[in-house]
Amino acid sequence: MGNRSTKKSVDDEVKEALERKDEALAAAKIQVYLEEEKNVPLNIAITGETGSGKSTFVNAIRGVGDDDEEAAPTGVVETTMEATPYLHPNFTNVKLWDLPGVGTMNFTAAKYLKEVGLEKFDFFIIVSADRFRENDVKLAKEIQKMKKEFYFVCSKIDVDIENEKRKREFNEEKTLKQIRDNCTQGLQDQGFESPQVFLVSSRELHLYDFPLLVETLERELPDHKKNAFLLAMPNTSLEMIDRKKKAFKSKIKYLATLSAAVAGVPVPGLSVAVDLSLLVSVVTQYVFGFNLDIPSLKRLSNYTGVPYEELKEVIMSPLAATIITPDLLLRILVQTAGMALLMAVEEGSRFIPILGIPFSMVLSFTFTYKALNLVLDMLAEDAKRVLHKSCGVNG
Ligand SMILES: Nc1nc2c(ncn2[C@@H]2O[C@H](COP(=O)(O)OP(=O)(O)O)[C@@H](O)[C@H]2O)c(=O)[nH]1
Ligand SMILES: [Mg+2]
Repeated sequence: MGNRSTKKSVDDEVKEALERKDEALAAAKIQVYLEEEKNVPLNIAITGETGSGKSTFVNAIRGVGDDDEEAAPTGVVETTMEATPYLHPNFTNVKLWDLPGVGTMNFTAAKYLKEVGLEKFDFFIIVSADRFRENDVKLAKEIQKMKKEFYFVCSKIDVDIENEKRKREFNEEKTLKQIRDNCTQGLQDQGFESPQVFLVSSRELHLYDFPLLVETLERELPDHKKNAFLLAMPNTSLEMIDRKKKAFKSKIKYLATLSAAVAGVPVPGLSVAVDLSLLVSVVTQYVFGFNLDIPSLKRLSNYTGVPYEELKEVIMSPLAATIITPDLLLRILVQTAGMALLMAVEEGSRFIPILGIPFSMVLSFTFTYKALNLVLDMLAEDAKRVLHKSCGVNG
């Protein structure tokens, strides 16, 4: 990945190509950039003792039910030292690796990391159900030595909360603080001064610290990995949906420029066809990222127990919970963005003398720009309604 184009150089390259009236080159540059962005590999390692809840966490993040065919088996004794990769259902560039517990292997932490192939992982999540132990700490220190990042997750918080609720003086905040202190203690005993631990329930990812974990990882990942990571995470807060929307939005100018460049290539009929298949794949990515495709919604229904039909009921966009074909997309775009198209014509005609590029290009740019923004807004709103319906998260 050494020669990966940086964002800045893409902008410059495209601008240069357009100034030289080489629309085909501009289009090619943008296509390469968008392809690269779509295929950024992300490898997340989930490790911790047997029974700590690793496999369940892997499944929850992928939105896969524990008894789904493609699920990581849970509640089983670990017998191999294989790290097993589980692909994200909608973004197969993102892999979650279910690692065996270091304790089961009778290895040193260093040997363990060598065995599972430390190098390929972008970061490690070390899971514990109560208190981190010597093995977890040894592992963390070894990971640190190898200049990789790790995060501590205290799992099964719902179990602790349920148990505490039976007591007369239940106070959730106090209970969470106790769990946090207890979880942290083992790490402090082993010399981690102020470790950050995230309290998570794989049964209800939207509660406790999971949204904060996502936000933290997103912040700490290298720039070119941030979006790949974010889009593959399940929607667990309204802010997260807004951040996904922002991530998609940042690409729209490239897509609009691409459609303009294609429109500038004087092959009659080509522009519409290229545009449309491009738009179908882009909008499909939006639907995947917001978990609004039929399989994702079914998985969500399975995970939350809210019937699929009820989730579908709150969806307003005709592009969600369906299969997006070029015909459908064209129909919806004309319907929803028809007004935008008229505006595009009008605004476009104002730009022509300034830019000195063909009208067809301006029109294409403006239309794609507006249409994608409209569709994105609609889908983000649907995602928020589905989040509210499925787990009561409100604005
Ligand atoms: N209630 C609850 N149970 C969990 C949670 N995470 C895991 N479990 C249960 O804990 C047991 C061990 O989980 P598993 O994922 O197989 O642990 P692993 O050995 O680390 O992969 C299983 O019976 C899970 O159903 C959680 O967040 N909440
Ligand atoms: Mg397991």
